[in-house]
Amino acid sequence: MKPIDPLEHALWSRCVRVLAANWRSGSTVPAGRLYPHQWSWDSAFIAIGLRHWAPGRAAQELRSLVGGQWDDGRVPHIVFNPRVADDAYFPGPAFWRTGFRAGTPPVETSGIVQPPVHAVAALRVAAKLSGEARARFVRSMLPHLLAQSDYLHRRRLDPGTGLVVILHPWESGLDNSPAWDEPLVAVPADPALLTTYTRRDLDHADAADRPTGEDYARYIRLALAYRDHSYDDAWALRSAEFCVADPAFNALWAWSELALADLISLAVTEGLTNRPAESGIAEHRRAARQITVALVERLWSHESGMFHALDVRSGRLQPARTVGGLIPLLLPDLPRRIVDDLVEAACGDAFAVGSGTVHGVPSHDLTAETFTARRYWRGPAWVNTTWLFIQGLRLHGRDRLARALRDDLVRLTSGSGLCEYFDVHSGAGHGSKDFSWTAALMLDLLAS
Ligand code: 2M8
Repeated sequence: MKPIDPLEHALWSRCVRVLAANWRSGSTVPAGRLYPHQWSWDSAFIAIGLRHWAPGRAAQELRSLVGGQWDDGRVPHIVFNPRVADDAYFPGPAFWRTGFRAGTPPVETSGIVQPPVHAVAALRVAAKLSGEARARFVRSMLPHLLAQSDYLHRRRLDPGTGLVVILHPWESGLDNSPAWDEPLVAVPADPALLTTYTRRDLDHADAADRPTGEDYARYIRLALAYRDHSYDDAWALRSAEFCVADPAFNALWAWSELALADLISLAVTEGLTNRPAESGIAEHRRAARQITVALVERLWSHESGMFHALDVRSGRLQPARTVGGLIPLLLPDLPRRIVDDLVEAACGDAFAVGSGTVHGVPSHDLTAETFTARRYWRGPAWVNTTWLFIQGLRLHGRDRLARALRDDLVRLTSGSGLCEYFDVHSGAGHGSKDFSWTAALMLDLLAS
């Protein structure tokens, strides 16, 4: 599986070294100092890469994450490592206080979720395992993935749109994306909150790269409100100040529903489950189709030729063009004209993909006033979202562009290192240096 090309071979070894260094007996931290616990969607991406080098470890990664699943099926966005000091990361366990709530696991976790990429990861990891190891992995993961899907359907679905909502920008994984600017105006930013709590991210990263103090004041307020209502989703769907239907989250949910159908199918074929084959498989495929239809009906914009976030409180489709609006390219049931428009939007002035003038897929519209070259999810290219877009291009037969993006990422990370994110113009790396999902997804691209 290791590449023969010397540049790719060297990059492969570097990726393996980063993943080995970030492994903490049972799971991988996104970055040694900035993120010293286990993160939800990071672990899915990490497992997708790890399976090429250490499939047993990839299986352990996902099993460790679902060890933090709640009785209601939510997979929390952070599973805290008890051996790490509470104040090493903010907000830590003392902030979330999930241990005081019934139905939470013995490990400390956060109370919000992240995009559900886990069924996709599990399906790909299962394909790399064999014999008893594969049987054990599929048997152990399937109930957790079904419960996660059930949680999203039962507790997070907005009946008005047929889409799930996020209740906090952190749930999107694209934390300070301009797509949340308008909904966040309704959330008062109280600077006094930042005197009560201390941000730890600024000990390890440049303040110019990270979300602002005002962003954090809003993040804290939203998390406190959810926590103080015992993480009750019925309350949140009615009353949370931030309630948004995000195209990327929903697309990844639909993608996971398809993977879940395939995983059930695999389990049935190999005699690993007593679940009646047809019901589960058909149900999850149908769910994926329904989500795709809802995405097109509710979040598609003819003007921009891409998907946009919907502020459920105001009913307004958000004007910001962000990478999240390109991620639905992953879905196989998208109408052909939408696939064409999405690729055109990605290759146009706003994202300039394939033009040779930018690296990866910019996280935000290059022509917008709100574009910033360095600040987190407001411009720079990330390997995970670029990788997701590549998966969509491959699915829809746009192999030449997929290949060009892949080769660009190989050159970028070989030159700038396995950083958290990159300036799309200069290619300079920002954030953490040895970032796990960058390493893992580069392994996946090198293997393909
Ligand atoms: C970033 O988010 C965390 C909060 O969850 C943070 O800024 O402290 C995001 O990039 C998110 O997508 C990612 O999962 C997390 C860990 O890598 O860091």
